[in-house]
Amino acid sequence: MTQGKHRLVTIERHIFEQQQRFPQATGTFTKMLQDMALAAKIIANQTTRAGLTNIIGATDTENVFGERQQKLDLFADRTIYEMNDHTRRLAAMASEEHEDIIDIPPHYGFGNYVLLYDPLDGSSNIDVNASIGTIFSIHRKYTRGERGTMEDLLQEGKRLVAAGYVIYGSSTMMVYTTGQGVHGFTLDPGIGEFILSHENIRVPDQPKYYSVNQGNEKYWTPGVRRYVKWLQGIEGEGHDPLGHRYIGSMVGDFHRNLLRGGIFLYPGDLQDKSKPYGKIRLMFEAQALAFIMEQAGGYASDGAGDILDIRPHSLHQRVPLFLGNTDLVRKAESYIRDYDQEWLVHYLPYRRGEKPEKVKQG
Ligand code: FDP
Repeated sequence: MTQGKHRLVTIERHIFEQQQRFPQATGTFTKMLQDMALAAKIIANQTTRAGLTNIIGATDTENVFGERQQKLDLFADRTIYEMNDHTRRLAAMASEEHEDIIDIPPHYGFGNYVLLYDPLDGSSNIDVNASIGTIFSIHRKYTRGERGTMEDLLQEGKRLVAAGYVIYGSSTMMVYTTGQGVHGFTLDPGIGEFILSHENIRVPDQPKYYSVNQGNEKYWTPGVRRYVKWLQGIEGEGHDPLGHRYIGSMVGDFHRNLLRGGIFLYPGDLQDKSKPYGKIRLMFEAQALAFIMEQAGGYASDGAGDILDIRPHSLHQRVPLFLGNTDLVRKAESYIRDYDQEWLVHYLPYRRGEKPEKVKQG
């Protein structure tokens, strides 16, 4: 990782220079990531003013899972949509806040990509001024016809062409990959530009932290419980305990662990045997962060295998998630293989799409 370069590289310039390596590139892709950077600046601007402008607080509406939506969620959702609906670069979109595919208005015309996004992840942190984030990913449209379809959205993670996140923290950063390493940019609020600050991020070999909601321990499966004891240096031998850090805002937890080394986990459990899959959304959170982590030299698993290999069956599909240094994630898989056969019996049919989740209507 190179920090503090003398050359001032804006995100636009960086994306443009990366695309120059592909003689066949049309520039569409460059512009699409620029659209996301602009949306990020607008959301960052509102996020930092949230306490002042009375924009915080819950609205009366609920999202598709019956969760009350925060106003800033709606603002972020709308902003990303409006930055992308008219550009002729996209054929469809999907947002964590919408149950269904979001169509592009036909009069604007269609493009060759589809965009999936979680406009404001970790939204329970808005009112307490902790880090929140935006997550996005881009697939190439592959079906016939102009309009994007659900099939275009529900592609495996290994077919992603780009993914990124924005963290609204002590500073705003945008981190992205197009499959050529992971690059981070810090927003200079004085000039309104994202400036290259973290080039070619690699997850450090020596992990420092594990991040999990420890309050859920009573629901964990035996394998997960033993694994966390292993992370704490209690189970197994020959390694120091990792520190525990958990914001409860996945972008924040992910970002810290990417830069410092470690693992984020949100496991599945058998509290309700018909829902063995945990909380994290495959299409709006896990795929994008798995792609970024793997590009940074780490690995992402649902405990049974690579997140990027999962064939999605529904837009709001949930997935257990173990995300971080490769050896830590592999260790989690081995604990689950050894101690969580009962959980696997319930989870694997869901992973294969044999028991699709019934989405609760808002
Ligand atoms: P949130 O519900 O606040 O949007 O998946 C969403 C998420 O946050 C993640 O960002 C976060 O890591 C996790 O849920 C926190 O869940 P718990 O409160 O159950 O720990």
